[in-house]
Amino acid sequence: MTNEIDASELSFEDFKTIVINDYRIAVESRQASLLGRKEVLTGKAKFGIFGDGKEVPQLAMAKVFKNGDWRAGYYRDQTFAFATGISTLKEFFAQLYANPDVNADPASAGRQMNSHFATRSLNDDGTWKNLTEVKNSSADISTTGGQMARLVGLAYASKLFKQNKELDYLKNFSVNGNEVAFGTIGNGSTSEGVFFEAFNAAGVLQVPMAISVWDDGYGISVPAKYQTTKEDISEILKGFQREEGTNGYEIFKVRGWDYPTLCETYLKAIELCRNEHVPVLIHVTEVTQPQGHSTSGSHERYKSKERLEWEREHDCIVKMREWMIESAIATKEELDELEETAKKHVKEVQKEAWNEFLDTIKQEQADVVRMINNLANGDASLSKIAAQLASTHDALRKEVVSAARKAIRLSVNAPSAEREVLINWYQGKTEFFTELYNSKLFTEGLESPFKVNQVAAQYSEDGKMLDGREILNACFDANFARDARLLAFGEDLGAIGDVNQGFAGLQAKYGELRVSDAGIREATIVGQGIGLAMRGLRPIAEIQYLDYLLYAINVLSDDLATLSYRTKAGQKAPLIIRSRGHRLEGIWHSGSPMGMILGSLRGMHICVPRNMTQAAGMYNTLFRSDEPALVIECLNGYRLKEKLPDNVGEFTVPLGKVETIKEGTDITVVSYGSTLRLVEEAAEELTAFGISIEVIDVQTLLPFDLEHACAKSLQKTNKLLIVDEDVPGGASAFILKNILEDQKGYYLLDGKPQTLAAKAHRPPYGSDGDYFSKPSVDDIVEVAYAMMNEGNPERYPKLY
Ligand SMILES: Cc1ncc(C[n+]2csc(CCOP(=O)(O)OP(=O)(O)O)c2C)c(N)n1
Ligand SMILES: [Mg+2]
Repeated sequence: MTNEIDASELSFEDFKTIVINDYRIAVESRQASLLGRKEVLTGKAKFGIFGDGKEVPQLAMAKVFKNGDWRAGYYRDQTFAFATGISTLKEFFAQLYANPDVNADPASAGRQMNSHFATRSLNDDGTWKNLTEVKNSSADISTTGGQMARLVGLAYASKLFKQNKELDYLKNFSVNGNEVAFGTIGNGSTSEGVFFEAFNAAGVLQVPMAISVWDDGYGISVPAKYQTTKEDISEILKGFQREEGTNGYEIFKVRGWDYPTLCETYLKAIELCRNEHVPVLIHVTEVTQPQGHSTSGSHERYKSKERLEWEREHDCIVKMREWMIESAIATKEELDELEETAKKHVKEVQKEAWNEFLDTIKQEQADVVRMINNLANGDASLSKIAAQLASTHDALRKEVVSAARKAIRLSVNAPSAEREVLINWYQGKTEFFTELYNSKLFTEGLESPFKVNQVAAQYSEDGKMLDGREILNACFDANFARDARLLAFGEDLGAIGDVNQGFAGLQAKYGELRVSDAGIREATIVGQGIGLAMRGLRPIAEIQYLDYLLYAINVLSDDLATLSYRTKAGQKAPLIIRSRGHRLEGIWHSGSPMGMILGSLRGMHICVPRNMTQAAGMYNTLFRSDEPALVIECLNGYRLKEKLPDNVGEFTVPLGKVETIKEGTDITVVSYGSTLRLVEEAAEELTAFGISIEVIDVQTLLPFDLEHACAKSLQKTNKLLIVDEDVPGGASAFILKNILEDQKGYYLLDGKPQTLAAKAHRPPYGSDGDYFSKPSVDDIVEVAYAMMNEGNPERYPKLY
C-alpha cells in the first residue's frame, strides 16, 4: 500500500522509502499487465484489459484516498487498487481466470472480466459492514462512462451526512460527510452523454466528487480529434470553473508521468474537495498505453511510429525512474534489482492464483474420469470420453461437466449402478454449480422483502375516502416520520410535491435535504439513488413518467439490476424507483413498456399496483427491506377515490402474491395496472351474458405469482385471457410463459390461451386515439365472449 507524503514531517530517508515503495507498486502492477496479457494470449484466460501506462497518477490518487472514501471507476485502475489495498495481485489474477470462489475474487466471484474492482460492503447475511473503516470501491461495470451516474450519488451522500443532523446516528456510513467520491474515466468515455449529465449535476449539487480523466489520447483506436471538441476535455469544461460568488468546479490539469506534481496536485485538489465539498476535475494528460487497448488487438494498427516512440519515452514508469535517479532517491542498480524482484514476485503470485483456480476442478475432473471409466465397462465411446477428459490438461469445469452429461446420455439404454453413481454426482453438484454461477441476483439477506412481516390493511367504518394521491401522501408521510434514512428526489418532486401531488407538503415538513427537486436528468437521478443507497441511505428516485425511464434504462439495467449478481451479494443498493405510467395521453405519456422492463431489469422487483392503496402497501414492504424495485403507479388513478387504511404507513402488500379481485368460473382474466379497472368493468357486462369471469391482479410482475394462483384458477375455469397495454407479445407473453410453462397451466386449458394487448404503435393523443390503440372495455368483453363462443357456439352465437 502507498503512504501519504507530508513534506513538513518527513525526513529525506522516510521520503525515499515512500517513493521507492510507490515505484515498486507501479512496477509490480506493470508486470501484472504484461503477464496478464500473456495469460490471455496463451489461452489461460479469455480476455484481458490492463492499467499499463496509468500507474503513476494512480499512486498519487491513492495517497489521498482515505478510509470511508469511495471510488467509482473503470478497468484501468489496477495500480490504484493495489496501492490502496482495494485489490491484491493474487485477486487480480484470480479474476482474470474467472475463479468463481468469492474468497479468491472478492470483487465478483469470477463473474466479471478482469480489472473490474469492488470491495465487499456486506456481511454474508446481507447486513452492512462498517464502511467508514475501509476504503470502498463501488463495483465497476464495463460500459464506458457507466460509473458516472452512480458517482453523483456516492458524492451526494457525503453532503447529506454533513448537513442532515438526523443522520448522525448512522455511524457505519460516514464521519460527518468527510468522504470524497473519486471517479475515474478514460478520455474517450467523456464523450458519453452520462459524463456531461453527471458533471453538470455535481456542479449544481456541490458535492465532494473528484473526477480523474486518464487521457491517453485514444478511445480504443479512435483519437482525440474524433472524441472531444478542441481535443481537450478540461479546456472545454472551463465554463464550469467556479468564480468569485458562483458555484462550480475547481479544474486541474497535470501530466501523467510527473510523479511529484501529480502528488502535489492530488493533495491540493482533494483537500478542497473534502473540506469544502467543491467538486474537482483532475485532467491527467500525456498518459500512455504500452500494450494497446486490450488483448483483442494490437495498437500498431492505429498508432503512428512517432506516436509509439513518444509513448515509449513518456511511459510514466520510465519517467518516474529517471526522476528518482536524478533526485538521488535511488541508484540505477537499486532500481534494477527492485524490478527483477518485482518480476519474480508477480510471476509467483500468478502461478499460485492459477493453481488455486484449478484445484477444485482437478478433483472434479479426476472423479468424473473415474466414474465414466467404471461405467464404460468395455463401451468404446464411453471409454473415449473418459480418456479425452483424462488427457485434457488444465480442464475447465465446463469440460468436466459436459463429459459427465454426455456419458449419462450415451448410457441411457444401459442402466447400471455405475450410471447411477455418475447421475448422483452430477445432480448432487447442481446446487453447488448454481451457487457458483447463478446465485444472488438479489441480496437475499436478513432484510429481504420476503422476510418483512405481513400486515393487513385496517379500515374503520367511518374511514375517509380520499383521492389516490392523498393515500400515497399519507403513506410517504408516515414512513418519512418513521425512518430518517428515507429521502425522495426527482423532477418537480420538491417544491410542488411531484406533478401528481403525492409528495405535496412533505418538503415543507421534512426539509429540502429529504424531499428535493432535481434537474431534468433521468440517468443521474437514478445514479444519485444508486450511490446514496450504496452508502446506507434509503432513496426514492422519481422518474416523472414511465416513458422517460428510457433515458435511465442503461443505468438501471447495467448498474442497479446487476449489482448484487456482479458482486455475488458483496454490495447492495436498496433503491426504490418511483414512476407512473400506462394510459394517459399521447405517444410519450401513455407508455407501458413492460416487456422492455422485464427484459432489462432482472435483479429488480417490478411492482405494478392497480391503485394507490396497493402501491402504498408495496412501498411499505419495500421501505422495510433492502432490495431494489421499480414501482409503477397508474397515471390515471391519482384522482380516483380510495378508502384510507387506518394503518396506511404500516400495512404491507407482499411481493409475488396475486390478488383475486373477483371470483368466477368461466374464464380466468389476468391483468395488472390500469387495464385492471377495465377488466372489472368488462366482467360486469359479461355477467349479463351469463359469463362468469375470475379476475386476477398479478400486482408484481417480478417476482411473478410465487404461489401459482393463476394455474389454480385455471383448474376451475380452464380458460385463460391475459390483458395488458404493452405491445403484443410484450409483458403478456411473459405472463403466458409463466402460467403455461412454469405453472403447468397448459394442461388445464380447454381452448387456446388468449392475450389482449395494445397495438404495436404508441397511442395517438386524445381519447379516440386511446380507444383505437389500447384495450378497451369493448375489446375485453368481445374477446372474452369469443372465447366462450369457441367452446359453445349455440349458447354464445357469434357477435359479428
Ligand atoms: C457504452 C459502451 N460503448 C462502447 C464500449 C466499448 N469500449 C470499451 S473501452 C472503449 C474505449 C474507451 O476509451 P477511453 O474512455 O479513452 O478509455 P481507455 O481505454 O483509453 O483508458 C470502448 C469504445 C463500451 N464498453 N461501452
Ligand atoms: Mg483513452
